[in-house]
Amino acid sequence: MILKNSTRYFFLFLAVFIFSCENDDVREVTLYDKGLTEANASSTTIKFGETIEFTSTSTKALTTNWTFAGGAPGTSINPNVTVTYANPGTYEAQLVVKYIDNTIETKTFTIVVSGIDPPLPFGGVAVDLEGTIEAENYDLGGEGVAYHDNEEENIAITNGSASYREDDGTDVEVGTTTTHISNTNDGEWTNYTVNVLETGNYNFEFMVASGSPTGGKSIRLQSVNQSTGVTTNLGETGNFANTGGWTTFTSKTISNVSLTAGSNTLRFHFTGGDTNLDKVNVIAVGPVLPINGLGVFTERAITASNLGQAPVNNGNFIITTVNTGAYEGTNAYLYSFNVNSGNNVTGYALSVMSPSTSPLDATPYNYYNIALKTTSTKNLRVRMNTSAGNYWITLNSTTDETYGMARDGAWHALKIPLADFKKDGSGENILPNKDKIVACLVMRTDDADYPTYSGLTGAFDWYVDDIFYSVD
Ligand SMILES: [Ca+2]
Ligand SMILES: [Ca+2]
Ligand SMILES: [Ca+2]
Ligand SMILES: [Ca+2]
Repeated sequence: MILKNSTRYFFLFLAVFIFSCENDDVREVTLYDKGLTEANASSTTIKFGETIEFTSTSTKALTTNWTFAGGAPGTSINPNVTVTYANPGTYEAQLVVKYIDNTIETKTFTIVVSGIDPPLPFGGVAVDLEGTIEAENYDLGGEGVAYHDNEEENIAITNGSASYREDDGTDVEVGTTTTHISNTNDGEWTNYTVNVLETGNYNFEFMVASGSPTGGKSIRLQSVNQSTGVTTNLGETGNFANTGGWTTFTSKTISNVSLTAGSNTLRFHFTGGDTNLDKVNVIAVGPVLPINGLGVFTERAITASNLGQAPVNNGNFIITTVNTGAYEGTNAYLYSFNVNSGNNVTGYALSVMSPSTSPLDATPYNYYNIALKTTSTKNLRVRMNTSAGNYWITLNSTTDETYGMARDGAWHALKIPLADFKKDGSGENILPNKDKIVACLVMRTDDADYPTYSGLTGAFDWYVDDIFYSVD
């Protein structure tokens, strides 16, 4: 019985030994047996904005390399990848598997990305503001929806540029350091659907370049009603001088653009040629600080005030209150030259704003502050009337940079020493009569050039805001 049991154990041992040997044999053979190249995609037909999960289930692979044309990421070595597509279209996704014996197998998918519901931001994700809008990343949706361009082809590519959105008409040029819109024409535009994070005022810093001897043309910033498509003007950069080259970019700022939180569609509307646009930096304007001074026409918190009464047209100005694009707060005045203003005089245009308590006493103050915006190249007198006479400074388009003014369609806050206001423009200064001010702002054309634009409606348009006297 014992012997019998020993014999049984011997055979059992032998069986285990043989089974183990068989196992070793199988393992050696598989070293030379190629694995399987297998992969799947969660879908090959998606709507724009959706993602695809690619999974490699290949066995015994030494390396796996994915390539996703038109997708992000463009490549991956991971077996499992989630891919997004920046544009609708048909793309190839390819898996390349390398085995230990150096053989290579591939598996290819054809991906169709479809279904645009314009307006759609480029890449499917709206840029957050504050932030940077790249000019070349205008919305999807094509001609008449996302952009308007005069010629169907991308002229930049025709002229030798690398391609970027080559099926579109907008003339995007790929430079060595920037990708930008080029070959602009009057009336061309591009839309940008953006996400405004906070309601408030923003400065739009347009990065523009022009190599033309006559410089570049103004770019208009507009908002587009997403339901009706109706546009509203938010400001203009103004024309600009040659920047030193077609890819030498400099900033032109439209200040204090009021935006409401949420999805907004903005438009850059070109008004002429010779204007390259790289990008627009959109910067939130910080809270406006209170002023230590005497406020005349300002919405800021201020120590004292003697409000200017609504300006009265005394000849050839139409004066309106504007509620968009103010320098500060929500209101500004527009003084618009018009020979049909109903109060015609010969030789000049003039409008008077009187203080609510007259005379205004500016004795404690040293500076007259006023924000102005214009593209007019004509001279302007900024004048105060006192019971002892009229005192003014002249803003001359070739010299008024003295006060920080520029005729570029952007707001400029001027701090003018009260001592610069001379009687009749060149006599004694206002100092002894600072307590006798009966008109706190007289806007008046300069005799020198008024006759040369008589009859040209709009040739003398000035925006005015934020008037106050300050100590320093
Ligand atoms: Ca074109
Ligand atoms: Ca064009
Ligand atoms: Ca750019
Ligand atoms: Ca204001």
